[in-house]
Amino acid sequence: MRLSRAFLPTLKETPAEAQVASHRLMLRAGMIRQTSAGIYAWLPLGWRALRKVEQIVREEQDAAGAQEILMPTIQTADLWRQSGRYDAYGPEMLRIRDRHEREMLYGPTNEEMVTDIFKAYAKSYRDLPRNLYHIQWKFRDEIRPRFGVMRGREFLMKDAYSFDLDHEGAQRSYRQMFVAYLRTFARMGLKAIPMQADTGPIGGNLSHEFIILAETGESQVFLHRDLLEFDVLSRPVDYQGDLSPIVEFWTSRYAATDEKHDEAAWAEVPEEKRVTARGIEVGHIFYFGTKYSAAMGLHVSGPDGKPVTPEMGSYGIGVSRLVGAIIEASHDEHGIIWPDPVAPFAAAVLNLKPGEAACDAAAERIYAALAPQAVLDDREERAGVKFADADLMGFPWQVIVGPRGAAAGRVELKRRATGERAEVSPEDAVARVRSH
Ligand code: P5A
Repeated sequence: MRLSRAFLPTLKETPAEAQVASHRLMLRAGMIRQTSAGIYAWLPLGWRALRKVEQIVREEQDAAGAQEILMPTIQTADLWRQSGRYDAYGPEMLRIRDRHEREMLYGPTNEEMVTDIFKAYAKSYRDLPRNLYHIQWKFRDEIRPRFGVMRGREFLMKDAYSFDLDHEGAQRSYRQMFVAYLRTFARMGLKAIPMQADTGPIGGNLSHEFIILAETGESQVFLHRDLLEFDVLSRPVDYQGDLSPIVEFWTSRYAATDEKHDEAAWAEVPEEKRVTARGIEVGHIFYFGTKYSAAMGLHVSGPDGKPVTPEMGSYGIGVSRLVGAIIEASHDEHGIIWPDPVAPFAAAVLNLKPGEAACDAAAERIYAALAPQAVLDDREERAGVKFADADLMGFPWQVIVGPRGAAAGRVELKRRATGERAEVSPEDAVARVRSH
């Protein structure tokens, strides 16, 4: 992407309506545009970041054995009457009528719909276990949408739904998602801590929220320091094997949001191991047994021929919220600092003197070698503007091409996260960016 032609409306001033860093930076870096309260258009840079996040979520769901589908955003009220949630869900649900006066809604979640779809095909125990997920827009008419995409009304969620023959199978499915979530967030450079949680309108009696620590988080959290030090990615996971030791490690050490905080249990955590912080919920998993399958008449024939009602769970990740949460966890006073795996581009190539032959030649060559993972700042702007915008947009590397260096076959390579700079040849710059 050439910045001279890009649709990248960066802002110099801090937008007054934005209360938290990620919202300010997403607006200033031209990633999103609010179209109405809690509803955002994703502009090229934001859209690329969103897709990076989405792809990591997808890869880890697939690795854990879940299968991707795509369900509609619009659902019928009838479906929700079967589970009893149509009236219970309240004003957060956006209710719509079609031209035939049929009651419809914009889905806030898909337990009913997926159960109905699965019911049409699942006949016997051999059709279990299954885990189906999709990555689809949701609508919740939040009373107070705020913090940009972190609490929107329209937002992108990954939601998975597991169907199992019995309680033991359902616990296995729950553990598979538990571990997949640990990996998913770790791959994005985040430390997400599973914490016991309330189940709210989804229901059930077992649930964990995955919370990342950030000063502007909406909930107060309390946790054992060991949980911050565990390296989730150091070992590959065998999803068919026994995952209980991993889950056991995480659930045997204290971690709770203020809703579930227990002073007595907290007092038993050694003082030097106690961490209190603010947190952002990026994922939430639920086990709710036969709540939806029973209500919606999903039954299969068991190994002995008798009917069985499958046990279910559902597993959500706030994909659009994650873009904000990652920025909340990784920025400085100059702008965003993208972790490599989710950076919309790996590098910005800054041509400090467009029109100057040596600069143009070097910058174009580096850009061509790194495309499509780089942007080229070929705008007729002062160097200071280019430096500031590159820091603001936060790509992991900056390759700075100035007239003096270009004449001598040298460029400057800057690492955004550390500020480290090195003078290198254009080839070395390309090689170092690529090796990340
Ligand atoms: C689990 C999957 C569910 O809806 N049903 C299907 C279950 N869970 S949840 O906790 O209500 O939502 C899952 C995740 O979605 C994100 N999220 C939001 N993101 C942005 N704006 C919102 N208004 C919003 N509401 C929920 C959160 O990350 C949450 O963990």
